[in-house]
Amino acid sequence: MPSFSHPRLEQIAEKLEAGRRLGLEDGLFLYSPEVHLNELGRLAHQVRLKFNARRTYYNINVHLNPTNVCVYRCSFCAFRADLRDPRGYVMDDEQILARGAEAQRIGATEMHIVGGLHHQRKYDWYVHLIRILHDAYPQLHLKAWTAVEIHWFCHMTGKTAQEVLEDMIEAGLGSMPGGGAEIFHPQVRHQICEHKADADQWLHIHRTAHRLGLRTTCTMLYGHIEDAYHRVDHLLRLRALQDETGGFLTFIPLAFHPDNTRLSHLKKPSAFLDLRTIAISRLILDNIPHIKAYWVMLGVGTAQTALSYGADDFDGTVRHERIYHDAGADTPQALDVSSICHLIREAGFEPVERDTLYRPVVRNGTCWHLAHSEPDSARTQPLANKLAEAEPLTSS
Ligand code: V47
Repeated sequence: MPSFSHPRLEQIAEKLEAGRRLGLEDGLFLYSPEVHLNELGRLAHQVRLKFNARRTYYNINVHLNPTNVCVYRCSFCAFRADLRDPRGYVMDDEQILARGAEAQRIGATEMHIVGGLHHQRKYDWYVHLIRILHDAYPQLHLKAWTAVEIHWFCHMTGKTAQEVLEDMIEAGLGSMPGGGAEIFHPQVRHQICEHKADADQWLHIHRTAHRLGLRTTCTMLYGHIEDAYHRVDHLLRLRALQDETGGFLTFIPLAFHPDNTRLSHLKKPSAFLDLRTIAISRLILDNIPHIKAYWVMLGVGTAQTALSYGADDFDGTVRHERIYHDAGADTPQALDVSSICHLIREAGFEPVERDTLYRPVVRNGTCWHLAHSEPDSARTQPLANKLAEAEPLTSS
């Protein structure tokens, strides 16, 4: 007896069972209303169990957005400010180091740093702030600068992506976040963020980062003017780069929040589209180990449900997040560890605290260490060596 109500879904299930990859047409079909969400979720859940069993990862992290002043005017962004806008701010060294001190006080393992591309701030300022944080708080992993920021630094200095990334690594950069990917397809990208790094430039910078031994994450901003074709095309481009480098740790689908943006006439995506996108990502991205249900933008209820639709990562405690809260996210400013663990257990999964590179963390209050210690040199080891040590893509 077939396990799925639609013969085409049955074929896709057989394809996955046989270890064959899904293509554009499969992805488009999975986005069609013909496919029942729960059946799609069931398929994605099987893949999730193969990759990560019932483990659901979280970390203790803080955010730092050193400035919101930005030369770009992406139509989906509520965070940015013009140079002379009264909302605009730039943090000084004291404020930046205070955030580091707070991170240390609460026992955070990671600081996620992204911000605007300030018209007047020089490249040295961006390198300097990584350096002062790393020098003062060497245990704190600095996950910083999207590919769009790295591209801007190249533009400012005339340096190559490799040279910029080498400067940042020398200053203390630990990894790169996946923001700025938005939707790669030029039909959409030209309308929502026409001037910033394009798809090839974004992918080139991640490729370069991976070659230098940095692990990165990747994202997709959905639920605005794009359609299913653009989303599946985006996923396939990420999968192709991952085939080349193996450097992406996690994919994070980012649900668009319209408030206070130039796209405020749009509705925010439904939980239905959120779960469908999580599930399809899990099925298409067969080479990326983790899919994140970012509770800040999904809301805790949908994020919890997403754990049964392919997601295995809940993000973290997230203090000082501004990008989504400026765009109307009504989720809390932060969640404490016991709430995160409760939400994960309530959904039927096992919470695992991880560091940025998905190594299990052993914690006693705010003091922590890695379950399996790694030499300091690991941060900048070539990826090929590191990949051999990283957790396997599939787990029994
Ligand atoms: O690139 C901006 C998105 C991204 C809005 O790497 C918006 O682990 C929704 O990339 N509504 C930055 N989204 C944040 C980001 C991220 C977040 C969490 C974890 C990780 C990770 C990365 O936020 C931007 C853009 O795609 N964004 N404005 C908005 N109104």
